[in-house]
This record gives sequence, structure tokens and C-alpha cells, in this order.
Amino acid sequence: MAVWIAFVFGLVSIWQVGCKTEDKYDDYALIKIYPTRTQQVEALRRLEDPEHRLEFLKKSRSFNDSTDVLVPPDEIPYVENFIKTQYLDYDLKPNYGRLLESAERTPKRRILRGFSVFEYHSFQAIQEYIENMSKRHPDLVTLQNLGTSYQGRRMKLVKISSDPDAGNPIIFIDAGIHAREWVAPAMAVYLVHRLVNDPEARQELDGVDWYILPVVNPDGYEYTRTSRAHRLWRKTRSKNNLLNCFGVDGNRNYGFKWAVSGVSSNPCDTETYAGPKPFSEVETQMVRNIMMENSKRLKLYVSLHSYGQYLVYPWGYTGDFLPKEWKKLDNLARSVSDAVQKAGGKPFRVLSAGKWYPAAGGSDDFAYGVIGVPYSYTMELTDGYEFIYPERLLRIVLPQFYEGFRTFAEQIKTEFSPKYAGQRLRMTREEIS
Ligand code: 0X9
Ligand code: ZN
Repeated sequence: MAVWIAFVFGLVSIWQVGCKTEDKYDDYALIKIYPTRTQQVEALRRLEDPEHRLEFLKKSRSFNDSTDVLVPPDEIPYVENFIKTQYLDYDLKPNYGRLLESAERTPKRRILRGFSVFEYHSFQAIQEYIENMSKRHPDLVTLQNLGTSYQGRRMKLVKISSDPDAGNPIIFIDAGIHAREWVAPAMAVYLVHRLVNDPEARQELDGVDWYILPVVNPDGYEYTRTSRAHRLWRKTRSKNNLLNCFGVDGNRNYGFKWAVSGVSSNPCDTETYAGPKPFSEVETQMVRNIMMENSKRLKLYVSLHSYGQYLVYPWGYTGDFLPKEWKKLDNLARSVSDAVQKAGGKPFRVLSAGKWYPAAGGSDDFAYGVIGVPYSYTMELTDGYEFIYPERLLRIVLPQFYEGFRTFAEQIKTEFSPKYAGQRLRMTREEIS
């Protein structure tokens, strides 16, 4: 009898532990704080003390944007009190975790319906989709094997070109270095879809080659799909040898000004751990290799992230100064933002990443500072709903963002394509005469 009671108790406690983790965020509050003065922005830094176990979903250094913090239930009174003493404006969404999407989410009807680019998919489904594209359009799409992720997922680069031997400039887009930012891989997949299937996209393929890596961090991405408690995971899933902690922030792991600002050196930090050394992660090594192998032709790099509707350019490691050619970066970003707005979307906030908040080891800085890519950006897609961007809205926003990519392509084509060299020469002659 005693054995049975112990067994039942054992089962109940295992079940409770299971539930506790699954429900982890259920009673957390999302607090959106709106600073209006420099002093308030500075004061917000004090909330970052690890003792309070707050998770910063978005930081803001400017006044027309919120700092979004996920707060455990027992810390809510502390944060509210802090906010009041600083005279800050804020919104509080209680029980935030209950809004998170639940677990492995591929209902059978989806399988029957086939692949829609306006849905969130598993890594495997995305891989099957790109395989399919390359089989159906071998004249346009080729896949390059990149090797495997930390947990052994096979990664492939999608290359789309209507004239692979022309020596065209390359636009390289990656997405999903941050696991929870689901809208970014969805955008990358949508780009593949439009470039391949839309007859009008021939214009975007004229004189430009597109390289797209839809999910840089597949292990993290799949982890966010396994349970509601994991939905907000950001890092990779590599294991730290000394501590029982997992993951590195891939966007702090690139080898340019590594770890000089905006990082954590604690492997158990869930957000911004920069890793034990630059390029410690196999996934960032793959992106680095793509950039190095194509450095001569690579003219535009865009890393897709979410959220906040920002389009930012180097430097990211510092907000103290800008690159010499910052005006070119800024002008193109503004044209892209205008195009998105014209298509009915929200404009982007355009500035250097470091003026937003300094953080070193990002892929954008590496592309610009080491590889010499003349146009390099991080694009933070969508505003509202934080990382849980509703699937039903994808069919509205993805085509709007696509218009921004058409503007990017137009610029790269006219500035760098061998096809347009004659036209460029004529224009400079006219300028001189
Ligand atoms: O902090 C990041 O890595 C990016 N924002 S996110 O909310 N998606 O995590 C911004 C990166 C901007 N670029 C650099 N700081 N280099
Ligand atoms: Zn991100």
C-alpha cells in the first residue's frame, strides 16, 4: 500500500512539474513602458538587474516607442512601483502566457490542404517546400547544402537566378536567427514564393541573383514549436559544457567588435549571451561562409527579424558614430519604407542599429564591416502583437513587405548589375558634361 501511495504521489508531482513548465508564462504580465524623457530611458536600465528575473522583449532608446517587459507575477508590484516613482506611462497585459500559441501545431486539415505561404510551418515543411520549388523550377532555383545545425538539421541555401552565369550582384536574405520571431521565416518563404511563381517578379530577377536562407536557427525554431513554455525562446540550442544551460544569441556571435556592447557573458542568460567566442555556433558559421564565398558579388544583405517595424543599418555595436557612407544606407532604407507604406503598410523607423540600442556581434555589422557589403540591414518586421504575430494577418503584411524588396532590387540592379553598366556610364558622362 505504502509503495502505491508513494508511486501515485510520484506521478502527481511529475505531472505538476510538467504543468508548471508548460504554464510557465501563464501568470506573467506584459508591461509596455513609454518613456518620454532621457532620464526615464536611463532609469529603465535599472530594471535589467537579473535579480528581478524580467525578460525584455523589446528595448527602446527613443521616445516614440515602448520598452516591453515580461514580468513574473511576484515581481509585478515591484515593477509597477518602479514605474510610478519614475512617472512613466505604461500598459499592463495580465496573464500574457495564456495568449501564447500552443505546441506542435499542424492540424491534419493543413496537411490535406497543402502548403500555404500565409501560414507558420515546421522547419521540415519549409525544407520540403524549397526542395519542391527546386524540382519544379530547376532553371530558376538551385539549393546549396550548407551542412547541419547543432542538433543535426540539414540546412540549405535557396539560390534564385534567371541567369546564373551573368556575374550578377547578389542580394542575400536570412531569417530566423532568433527562434521566436516566426514572422521572419514566413517572410523569407514568401519571398521565395513570389520570386519563383509570380511572372511579374522576372523584373526583380533581371540583373540580380537572390540567395535566401529561410531559417538560420532551426533547432531554436523547432524548440519554440514544442510547447507554450518554449514559445519565447530566442537563442540556439547548443549546450554549454560547464553549466547546464543552453544556447547562444546568434546575433551577438558574429566576429566583428565581438561582445563590446549589449551582450551578456553569462551562458544562462536567456537573451543576449554572446557565446564562448566569435562564431562558436555552427549556424552563424554557415552564414559567415555564405558571405565569404560570395563577398565580391554580395551587394545587399538583409537579416529578417521581428518586431517593431524598424529598418536599421550599421553600426550596431555603437550609437556614438555612423559609418562614412551612412547617407546611402539611410536613403535606400527610406525608399524601401516609402514603398511599403505605399502598399498600405506601416512605414519603418529608419536609423542606425546602435542609435536604437547598441549591441555588438550582429550579422549586419559583420556583413558591412568585414565582408564589405555596401548595403546591410536588419529588418524588424511588424508592430503590435509582439512575437505572437497572428497567422491570419500574414496575407496582408507579407505582400506589403514584398514591395520593399522590389525597391531594394531596383537599387542593386541599377547600381551594380553588369547589364546596366552602359547606362551608368552614360549617366556619369552626363553628370560630368
Ligand atoms: O537585438 C537584436 O539582435 C535585434 N533586435 S531583436 O529584437 N530582433 O532581437 C537588432 C539587431 C540590430 N543590429 C545590431 N545591433 N548589430
Ligand atoms: Zn531578432
